[in-house]
Amino acid sequence: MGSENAKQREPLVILKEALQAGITMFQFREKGPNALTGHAYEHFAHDCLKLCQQYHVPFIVNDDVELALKLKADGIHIGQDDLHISLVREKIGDMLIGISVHTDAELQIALQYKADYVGIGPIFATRSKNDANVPSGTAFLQQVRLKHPDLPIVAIGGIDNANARTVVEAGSDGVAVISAICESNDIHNTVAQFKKLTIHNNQHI
Ligand code: 3NM
Repeated sequence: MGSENAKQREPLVILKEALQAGITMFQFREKGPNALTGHAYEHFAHDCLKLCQQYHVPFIVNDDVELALKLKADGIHIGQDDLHISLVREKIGDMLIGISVHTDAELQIALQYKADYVGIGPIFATRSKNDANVPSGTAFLQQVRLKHPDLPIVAIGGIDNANARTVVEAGSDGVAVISAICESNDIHNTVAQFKKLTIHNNQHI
């Protein structure tokens, strides 16, 4: 999540409520036409990191390896268009790496460089990522789970309380969401419902 996702409320207030509600990981993803830059970007990231630390929740940076190193983040998440995972692994040592995968070939590279988790999506249509791929449904997720019973998998894209059961039943350990939490009128309840579904699956994350 980033400042652009918080449309009506302060992003740090949303993050704090989500942490209090029991989210188990946070990804800092400052994207979009009005995304913060420069000092404001770093300052906001640092504030998010401090909040996550208060709740002992891992803070993951999307894409920006330099920021992850500077802030001593817990991990970095990369997509297929970002720096190659082999180079990211070299730069960040044993920090967590998550990588988005959409095909078996991408998955094999993720495994080769010991990604700590893979992100699979968009499962459903999303309004939160302008350049998102066509929604994939759960077929690829199911395939990956069958072949790799112990690989931590996080599903993303259009997931809400109503459809999360489908992705958990397809084998996802966790769900990554933006709008379901940022646009919720009751973050505690939204997070509680996600946790009820994922609690048995997410032994790895
Ligand atoms: N990555 P929402 S979908 C950031 O498919 C992101 O890789 C995706 O937001 C991917 O929960 C997505 O509002 C947006 O749909 C997720």
